[in-house]
Amino acid sequence: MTARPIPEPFENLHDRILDVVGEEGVVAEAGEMARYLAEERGRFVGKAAFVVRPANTREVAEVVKLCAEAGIGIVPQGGNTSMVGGSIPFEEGDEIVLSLERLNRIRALDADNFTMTVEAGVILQEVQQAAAAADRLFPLSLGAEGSCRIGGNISTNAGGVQVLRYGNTRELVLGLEVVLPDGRIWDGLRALRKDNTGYDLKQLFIGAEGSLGIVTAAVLKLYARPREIVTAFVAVPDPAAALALLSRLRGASGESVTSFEILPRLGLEFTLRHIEGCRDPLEAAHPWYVLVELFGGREDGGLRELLEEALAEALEGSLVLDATLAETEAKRRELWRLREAMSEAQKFEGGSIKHDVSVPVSSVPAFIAEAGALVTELIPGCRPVPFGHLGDGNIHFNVSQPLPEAGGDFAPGKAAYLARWDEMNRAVHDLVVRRFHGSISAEHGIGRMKLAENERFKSAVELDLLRTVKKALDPHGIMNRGKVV
Ligand code: FAD
Ligand code: 2HG
Ligand code: ZN
Repeated sequence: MTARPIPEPFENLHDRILDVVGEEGVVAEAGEMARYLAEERGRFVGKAAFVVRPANTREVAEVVKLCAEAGIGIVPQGGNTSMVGGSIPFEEGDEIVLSLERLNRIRALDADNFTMTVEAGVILQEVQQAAAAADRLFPLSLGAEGSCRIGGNISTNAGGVQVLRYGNTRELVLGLEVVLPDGRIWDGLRALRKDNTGYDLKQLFIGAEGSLGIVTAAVLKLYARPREIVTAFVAVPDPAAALALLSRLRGASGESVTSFEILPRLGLEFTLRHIEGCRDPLEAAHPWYVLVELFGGREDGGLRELLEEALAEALEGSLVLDATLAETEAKRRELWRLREAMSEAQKFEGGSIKHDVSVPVSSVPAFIAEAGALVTELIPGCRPVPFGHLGDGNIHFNVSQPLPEAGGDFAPGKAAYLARWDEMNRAVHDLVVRRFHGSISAEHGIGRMKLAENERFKSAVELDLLRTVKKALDPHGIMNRGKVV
């Protein structure tokens, strides 16, 4: 039932869509729509004429065709965990949200081909579990894996904590099924490792953030399940020591390092202070930490000894200050919780201005030092919390607001601090691009949040190419308007 009156210009479209998807496929009541219209941090809250939840590819195609005929904008949505407002409609209310949550079937798993064919709405964790049940690994892994959906991961080319070993989502996709902006279906669901029959069209849609079409299904690449997993939480004096340790371990282990994540003491303190059940795994406090994990192909294949030896040697050379290895799966989870809670914990410390940036891996220590000095000069007392995927050169250079003068209430200063978001972003991005030749969006995408910043740095030639592609595929501009390009 639709309790709220549908805005007049959309009435006809609403009724025609209802004929395609049925009652279960349309949400138009304000209360029920709310979860599709706001992102987790509440930074972006939008409006939509209504939300459509098709149940299969044919329904998606028919809905898109109707929207194309009516010239109505579509915002595709997966798990709505985007960090750049990509899945949220604008405030005008003249778009519809198209949620993929009901396209949630695993269509096939071919263990000998090491592939799985899934629909866009399958939750990432369910993809991982299905692979594990067949004694395979789907290596994409990120903090939001319990709620993000594979179509969203593909559309953002998500990174996460195992990119160092297995690559970004782009490297994990063999084929795609896409509904184009005019409602046609492109069946590119090939399960091939080799296919040089022209442009690799699927790559256009991977990382397109819903601006070129709607991903409805994908063939994913699987890997052998690791038989040996070794995890350590390591204290280091500074990011330069972390980097040196990474190089040593990669060399010594034959590229078995799967994750190499850096955390500053302040970030760990936030987690210990605010996230239930977390405790410091080391006795003393140290300035920096890395969470390192190695995957091996054989049980007791010697990776544990290798890591222990490497850490002992590094301890002697003062590259490492202390370390603990996970003895059990429960301990391993505890250590990962400290890393995964990093994003959540910052919410309790007032405003946090985010930068998801990448620089060459070897430049990370210099970047952290220079960016820290830059933001402190801009807003004295602000608290940088640079953390994340050191192994990929991808640092989440988040900056928490200064401590309040008295008491623990951040509210009064929060709005004033966040009002300086764009100014701080511009300063940090200038440093990233002009000095370190890095990227202003390493893994979260452009969405609506980074549109202006992206245009500031892309060359006229590159912008022209991007717009040419957008126009060719979506000439009437109905797919995720005002995002990406
Ligand atoms: P949504 O947020 O719903 O959508 C993201 C974008 O894709 C939007 O532009 C949307 O329009 C589009 N889209 C969604 N589905 C489709 C589709 N089927 N077809 C076409 N377009 C579509 N990201 C990382 O890369 N690495 C991390 O380590 C990481 N950690 C995170 C940790 C936390 C706690 C949180 C909250 C987020 C994190 N993210 C991370 C960001 C986010 O989880 C990823 O971007 C994720 O891939 C988004 O998936 P989703 O299903 O939630 O997509
Ligand atoms: C992570 O790596 C995510 O934890 C979130 O990409 C980063 O909170 C952030 O800025
Ligand atoms: Zn990340």
